[in-house]
Formats: sequence, structure tokens, C-alpha cells
Amino acid sequence: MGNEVIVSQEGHIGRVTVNRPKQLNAMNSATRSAIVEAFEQFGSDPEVRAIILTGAGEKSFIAGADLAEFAASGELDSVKMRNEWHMTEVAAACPTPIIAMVDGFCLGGGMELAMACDLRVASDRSRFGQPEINLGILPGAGGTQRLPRLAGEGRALELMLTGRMIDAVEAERYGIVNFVWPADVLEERTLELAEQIASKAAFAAERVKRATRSGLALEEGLQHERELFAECFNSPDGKEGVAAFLEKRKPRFNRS
Ligand code: CO8
Repeated sequence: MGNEVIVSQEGHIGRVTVNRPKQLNAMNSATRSAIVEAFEQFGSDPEVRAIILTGAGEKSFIAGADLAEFAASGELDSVKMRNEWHMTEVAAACPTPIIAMVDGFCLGGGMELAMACDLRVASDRSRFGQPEINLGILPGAGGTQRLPRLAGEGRALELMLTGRMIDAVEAERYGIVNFVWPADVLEERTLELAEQIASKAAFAAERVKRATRSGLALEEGLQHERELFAECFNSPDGKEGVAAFLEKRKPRFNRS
């Protein structure tokens, strides 16, 4: 698994830490596979009753997809995306409850992964956003489907159309985050929450999660979203947005 994702366990609590702090924990393909592997491993271990997903360092939870890898990837289609980005579905389907513990930037695919987890807690210095629109693409890892379900359609559209970042308090007000705590107690409070969940009947917890998820009828929406994402990603604006980020300049959009 390398050390880009650190997997550890303490008692009944499993922990998955994305460990690419120099890239603000942006996820490349290897990171995503390691996250999937960790969720599957913990999800099939009856000793593990709650999982914490977090990012290494004090600056970022996960700053989204690794844009350098994105820039190097060829044309995308929805099948390729499903194969490479199914970690959100794995998180949502994992029988064990997952808490996303956010300290710092929670952006793009990072926010989409957090939204696929069951609870989100954040330090007061965290910032959330779906900045894909700034890159000429869209939140293609479930964002267009999960954000409206958490925050409501109006707020979701506002965030996805402006690409603006919001702080943790606003994210809590929007319904994206369950709890906001000072950074110095984030760890301790999250562990308390995880222990509380771990102390309940795992059999029932799994079914609470499954029943809640099954009501969402996400599949059609996710497939539609993948198709639209691939169109954006393969478009000149999509290439321009990612290239501009890597070249540290403003993008020139609307190129056809
Ligand atoms: N990918 C790759 N590298 C990144 C990323 C990223 N997403 N974010 C930051 N980095 C790197 C920077 O390039 C920089 O590297 P270096 O030091 O080598 O120049 C380092 O991390 C530190 O970043 P900054 O210097 O930019 O730090 P700042 O504090 O100035 O800014 C920001 C922090 C605001 C977070 C800024 O880095 C930023 O805007 N990052 C990009 C965030 C972003 O746009 N995320 C969304 C990506 S798209 C996505 O996630 C789509 C998901 C859906 C996929 C669907 C299926 C295919």
C-alpha cells in the first residue's frame, strides 16, 4: 500500500490517513486504491466498529484529485471514471460507520469523499469547497448528487457554480458538517464520537446505514454525473483549467 495512505487501528476504531501533505493530500490513483482497500479491509473486520478518515498535516484534509495526474490522463469516459473513482461508493456501502475528520482544506474530490462518509466533523480552521468549476470541470465523484442531499439544492448549486470556499461554521450551517470543534480538541472529540458509535450494536448500526443509503437512489444520478464530467474533462476548457492551475496562471475559458 506504500505510505501514501496510513492504516492503523486502536481498539475498535480503524483509522485511514491520507498521507501526501506536500500535495495537500490530493488523491492520485494509488491513494484512491489504498483508501478503497482500507475501507474494504476494515469493513470486513468485525473487531472494527467505527472508522475515522483523515488527512496528514495541519493544512489539509484532502485538496481533491491530484491535478498533475489529471493533466497527464487521457480522455475520460464514465466507465473509466467508475473504475478509478469508486471509493465514494465503497465508503457509502461500507458496513462500518465512517467519520471524516477534517482539519484544513476539504476540496473537490476530498469534499465528495467526506460527503460519502457517514459523519463529518471539522476543526474551526477548516475550509470546504467544490472548486471544480474554476477548472472547467464539475464535481464528478458524487458531488452533484450528494451535496444537494446534505445542503439543499439552492446552497449546493451556489457552492458548485461559484466554486467559493466556506469556513467550517458555514459548512455546519449548510448541513455539510455535523460538528465543528477547536483544532486542539478535534482529535479527542472525534475519538469520543467514534467510541460512542463503536459502543452500539454493530448489527443495527450496519442496517441503519444500509437503510438510510438505500433510500437515496443515487445510481442513475451518479451515472449521469460521470457522463457530464467526462464531457467537461475532455473539453478544451477542462484541459485549460487544469493546465492553468499547474502553470500557476489564470485560466482562459470558453475555448471551443
Ligand atoms: N492536485 C495536485 N497538487 C495540488 C493540489 C491538487 N488538487 N492542490 C494543491 N496542490 C499542491 C500545489 O500544486 C502545491 O505544490 P507545489 O508546492 O509543488 O507548488 C502544494 O500542493 C501546496 O499548494 P499551494 O501552494 O497552492 O497552497 P496554497 O495554500 O497557496 O493554496 C489551495 C491552497 C487553495 C488548496 C490550492 O492549492 C488549490 O486551489 N488547490 C487545488 C484545489 C482544487 O482545485 N481541487 C479540486 C481538484 S478537481 C477534483 O477534485 C475533481 C474530483 C472529481 C473527479 C471525478 C472523477 C474522475
